[in-house]
Amino acid sequence: MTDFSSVLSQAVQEGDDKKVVQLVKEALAESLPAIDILEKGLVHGVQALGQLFKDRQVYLPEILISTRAMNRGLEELQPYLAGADIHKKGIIVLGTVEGDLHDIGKNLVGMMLRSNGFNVVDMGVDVSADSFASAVKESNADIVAMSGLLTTTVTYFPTVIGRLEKAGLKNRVRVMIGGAPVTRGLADSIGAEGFAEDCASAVDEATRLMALVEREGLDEYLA
Ligand code: B1M
Repeated sequence: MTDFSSVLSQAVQEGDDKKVVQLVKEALAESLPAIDILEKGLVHGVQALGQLFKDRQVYLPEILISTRAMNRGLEELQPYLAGADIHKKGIIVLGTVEGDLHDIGKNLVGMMLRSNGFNVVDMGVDVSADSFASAVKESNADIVAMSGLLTTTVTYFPTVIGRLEKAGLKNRVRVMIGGAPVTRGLADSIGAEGFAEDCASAVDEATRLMALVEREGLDEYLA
């Protein structure tokens, strides 16, 4: 990594949005490729922070502040990325399930996924099974990611999975769930392939699920 990239990555990790914007502007003025500024600076910073979060060296407020700083940098960079070959890791339909209005955790998960190269279709809160299914169809999603914070609403996860099955979409997507009362055991018991405890591990889990999607696509192709 160049000095410049590491300074930018560090500024993201420190959540210093003014410095991030200034560094992105300087890099653009020096004609550094926008894609390098994105991947080696901004994305590197947020990924490093994700690791620190997993190691319990930083906490949610830092993640929030850093993703905001990264997004400010991204705003500066966006016009220069238009023609660039950004490797999108996969399309994820994300939402908090019907009956549930909690969105702070879901938004953090969305930010981390976006910052790490996923294309996220955020459906908001109180999302019905029909809306999830329509969004999957329209966006040609790879993953459906559902958040639930109430013990009374996590019971809606299987309803969504059932709706995807009924619409013939379940074999095309992988389902991932999360939220304070959610466990891997719940995921296993309802046929959701993915579970993540927090926004940093959500990135790892989505990456793992994408490998499954790609592997199965390959298997189908070879069959
Ligand atoms: Co509510 N609420 N709330 N609430 N609320 C809880 C969840 C509760 C535990 C509080 C309590 O009683 N101690 C309790 C649930 C009890 C239960 O079901 N067992 C509760 C209740 C009862 C309610 C109401 C019913 C209260 C009432 O009206 N009587 C009501 C329900 C409204 C509704 O949804 N229909 C209600 C309302 C609200 C507010 C609107 C006031 C507000 C939400 C504001 C908002 O989100 N915009 C609110 C809040 C803020 C909370 C607490 C205090 C904080 C939740 C939060 O944002 N945490 C919460 C108590 C608590 O957790 N201490 C509580 C921070 C956030 C970053 O964490 O969302 O867990 P979290 O997300 C984490 C992980 O879970 C994970 O990653 C995130 C970041 O690392 N994760 C995923 C989340 N989604 C994921 C998806 C993934 C992967 C990981 O993949 C798809």
